[in-house]
Order: sequence, then structure tokens, then C-alpha cells
Amino acid sequence: MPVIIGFYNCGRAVSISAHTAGHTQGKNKRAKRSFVCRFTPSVTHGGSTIVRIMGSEPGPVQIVTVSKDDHSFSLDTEALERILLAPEVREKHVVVLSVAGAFRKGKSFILDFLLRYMYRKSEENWLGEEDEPLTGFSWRGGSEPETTGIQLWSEVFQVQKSDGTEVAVLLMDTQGAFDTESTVKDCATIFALSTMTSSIQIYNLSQNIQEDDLQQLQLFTEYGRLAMDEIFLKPFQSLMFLIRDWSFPYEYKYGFKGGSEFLDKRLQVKETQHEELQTVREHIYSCFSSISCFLLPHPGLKVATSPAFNGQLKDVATEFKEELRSLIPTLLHSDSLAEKEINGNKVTCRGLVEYFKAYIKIYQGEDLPHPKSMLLATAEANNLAAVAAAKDQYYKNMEKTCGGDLPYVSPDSLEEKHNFFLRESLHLFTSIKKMGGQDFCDRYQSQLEAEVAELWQSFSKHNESKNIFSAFRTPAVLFVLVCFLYVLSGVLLFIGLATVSTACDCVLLLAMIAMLTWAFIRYSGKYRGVGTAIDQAAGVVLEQATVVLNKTRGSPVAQVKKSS
Ligand SMILES: Nc1nc2c(ncn2[C@@H]2O[C@H](COP(=O)(O)OP(=O)(O)OP(=O)(O)O)[C@@H](O)[C@H]2O)c(=O)[nH]1
Ligand SMILES: [Mg+2]
Repeated sequence: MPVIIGFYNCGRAVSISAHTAGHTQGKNKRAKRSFVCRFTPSVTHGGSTIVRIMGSEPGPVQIVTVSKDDHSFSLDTEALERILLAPEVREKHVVVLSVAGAFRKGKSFILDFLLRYMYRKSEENWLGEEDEPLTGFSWRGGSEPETTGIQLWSEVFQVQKSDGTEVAVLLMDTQGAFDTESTVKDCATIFALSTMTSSIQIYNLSQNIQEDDLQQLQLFTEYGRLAMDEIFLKPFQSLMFLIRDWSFPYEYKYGFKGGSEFLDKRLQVKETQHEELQTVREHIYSCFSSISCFLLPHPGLKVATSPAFNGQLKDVATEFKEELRSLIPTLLHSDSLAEKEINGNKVTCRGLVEYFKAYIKIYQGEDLPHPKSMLLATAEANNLAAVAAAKDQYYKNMEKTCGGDLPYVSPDSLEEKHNFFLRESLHLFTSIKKMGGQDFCDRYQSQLEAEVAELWQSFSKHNESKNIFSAFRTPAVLFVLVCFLYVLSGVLLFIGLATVSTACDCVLLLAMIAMLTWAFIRYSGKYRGVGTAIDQAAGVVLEQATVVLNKTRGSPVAQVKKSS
């Protein structure tokens, strides 16, 4: 009895056809196909037990979406739960195989061969018929990006390992990095999320492993590690470099063996290497528990350039097909399927839903630093270094003028010095060579000005505190007030205003209490708020007294002026 599972996906016909008897056939038609679906929750064919979502056709399911407007991320929890909380798999340990890397490099294409294997692994010719179109995750030719966000295949494959345990296998496709519409943060988040949630991450590269590929991997995995707190062991599991279009089989043979030799050479850490190169390599080793590499030949010109190519094997280079026959069964062999582990604990499908929710929340928040482009990060670093050098120069100059135990400087002369050192510090900032352009540097110049203004405030206060008169201003004011009130009270009593004199005595008493309290606070360092209030009150009294004195002194002058 044949079981045909089919669906149609955005512009390109995508279909999976299978016969339980082991015979496989597929046709690529652009028109919507009619489906004969058996809506059983799980079916066994091609050697895998497949858990099917009731009532829906198999296909890629968008789990994580990236908004093009505000570059925010959202998780479709419902869709994720529909796949992972199916009763047959929810308590099973999960194996997640993900493919990530730059856009337009054949990630979805290779995933569709992995899908074929999962559906037909018991068949000898699992790779497919010569004229069968390749279907599954949406792939296409051309220069524009295709896959967006993170997608999971809707069907979970239950695979029995040789020790009898059953695991749930999921295939994950990811948005290509460095496309024209994504920021560095978008790419880092997609890569980090897929690495954090997968047990096998395939890093899809073209032609070679370049130093910048390793640097990107370092940046992205660091971004992932940042989001995972309490990591005791290596944060990620298996990393496989998949080098497409390998053109040097005479140096390193195609396949895992050549790949492993090549990788050993590329990731070698040598004493003689520059520190930067050593750090990248050490970081990669510290992140993954196992690292491997596979060298895959070019699939042929038709695959890479023909707009009519729709995946039929007859147009694919023989050596590419041979290597696929070696790569895929090894990768998906039941005993090489490593279960997802976090901190040494195996994760079930149900657990994975929770991890997805937790991780996306972290990337939706504002706690993590934003990964930036190399130029932006470098420009920021050298502008900040220039700000620090200029600020340091100002600080040292001011320290020499009024810092520490140096004697009190008159405020006017100090301000003059401040203005001079500020000009010098701005001159130093502008004379240091910086990246990022004028507008970018202007922002940092404003930051420098603000920071120097803050320093100026504290130097000025520090200098003021050295003025012996200002230190004793409050007790002096209070003392004069007490004396004044004492005399006033005596005079008032003498002229017979006893009540007003008593009121004067009360105020005098208050002033004395304030004076004693002030002395206690200065000595003990306690109740500093009260001390500040007394200082402020004394300041107000002094201000008012000065105003009154100025008025009395000023009025005869004004009269003289008027009369003249
Ligand atoms: N040169 C070369 N081209 C390939 C290879 N595999 C697939 N292609 C072609 O690469 C093109 C893009 O394939 P996709 O699978 O859509 O690439 P992708 O990496 O998923 O692209 P995005 O989803 O946009 O990130 C198609 O035209 C494929 O035929 C390969 O190994 N080498
Ligand atoms: Mg793709």
C-alpha cells in the first residue's frame, strides 16, 4: 500500500514520495499536487519510524522568524510544540542536526539529501532516481537568499540505537549568514541559537577554511556562550566543517579522512603563531566537544549554474554523489547520532521546547551586547582609546595643579587652568588617528567633553574643600548668629521688649544646638544628611546677611549717584 506524503512550498514544488514497500518515486510539478495522506501519528518506512503531525503534510516549519523591519526575533511556540510535544516523542532524547553558514552555499540542498536518507535508509538506492527532483527544505538557484530564520522539518524520525534506546531525530535549516538584509547581530543570533539547540552543527563553507570563517565562528559561538549561564562543560557538542566544492583532492582526499587531516593542519595551534590566530583556535576547541571535517567535491556546473536544474541526479557529478553516499550514512548512522546534552544532561523533546523559549527570551532582551561589524567594533575601540588617553592627560595635569594635598588654588586661576588643559586634551584627541569618519569621531569628542566636565566638577569641589574658611563657614556663621542674637536679646530686654527678647533667646538656643550637632556630625561622620541641611541653612543665612549688608552699603552710594 503506497503512502505518499507531499506538499507544495513557495514557488518551487517540494514533495516527498515514498512507498512502504521500499520503492520510491517522485515527480517535480509546479502545479499543486493531490495528496494521498495516511494521517496516522506515526508510520514506519525506509527504516525510520516517523512521527507525523496529525492532519498536516510534512514540510519545513518556521520556528524562528526574524523581522526585517526592526531585526527582532520571534519564536513560534505553537509550531514548535506541535512537533516536539507529539506523544510518541516528547519524552525521548532528542538529536538535532543543523546546517548553518553563509547564504547561497547549498545548505538546504544538502539537508534534502539527509531527509531522503532518513525516509529511505533501508533502500539500497536511497539517494534517489536519476531524474527525480530534489524536494524537502526549500532550495533554489540564483543570488537572492532563500531560507529565513530557523526551520525544522515537521516530521520527527525515531531511530533505534544499537543499545536498544530510541532517539528522536530533528533536522534544522537556518537562514544563510551575511545576506544583504541581515545585520551582524541577526547572523550571530541565528548561528548561536542553532548551535545552542543542536547536537550536531554542520558549518557549511565553500572551497576552503579561511581565517575569517574561523573568526566568524568565534564571534557567533561566543555570542551563544554569553547567553548560556552556568556552563560547566564545553557549551556545544559536535561541530562538522563541511567544505563544499573542495578543489584540492590531490592534497587532501575527499571525505572524512582528508577532512580530518586538513582540519588538523588548519586548527593547529603553534608557538610561532600570532596570538590572535592561537586565540581563535583555542576558542573553537574550548567550545565544542568534538570537531570533524568533510571535504565534498564540486557537484558539477549544472547544479551550480543551470536555472533548469531541479535536483535530478543525472545532472549531478558522479564523485559528488559518491561522496554523498559516504557522508550521509556515516553522519546519520544510528550510533553516531549524539543526543542533545546541556551541562552533561541529555535533553528530551519536551526539554528542548523549554530551552528554545529560554534562549529566544535572552536574544529578545537587551542584556546581551550587540555584536558589531569588524569596522564598527575597531572604530569604536580606537575612538574609546583616544577618549581614554585624552581624559587621562587632563586628569594628570589637573592632579599636578590642585590634586591630593596640594594647597588651595584661587577659583579663577583654577578655571583658567581647566580651560587650558581641556583645550590640550581635545587637541590630543583630534590628533590621534581614528577610524569611523568625522561624524562618528564627533560623538566620541562629545563623550570626552562630558567626562572632562565631570572631572572638572570634582576637582573644583576638592579644591574648595581645601579652603580653610569654607571648611569653617558653618560654625563661623552660627557663632556670629549666636553673638548677634545674644546682644539683640540684651538690648530688647533693656528697652522693655521682654517677649521679643525671649523669642530671640529661643532662636539663640536653636543656633547653639545646631552648632553642637554640626560639630558632632563632623567628628563622628554620622547623620550626614542633617549636617548637609545645617550647612545649607548656614549658607542661606550668610547669603541673606550679605544681601542686607550690600543694600545698606549700597544705598548711600545710590543716593550720591542720584544727587550728582
Ligand atoms: N557550487 C555549488 N553549488 C551548490 C552545491 N550544492 C548546491 N548548490 C547550488 O547552490 C544553490 C543554492 O542552494 P541552497 O540549498 O538554496 O543554498 P542555501 O545555502 O540554503 O541558501 P540560503 O537559504 O539562501 O542561505 C543552488 O543553485 C544549488 O544548486 C555545492 O556543493 N556547490
Ligand atoms: Mg537555504
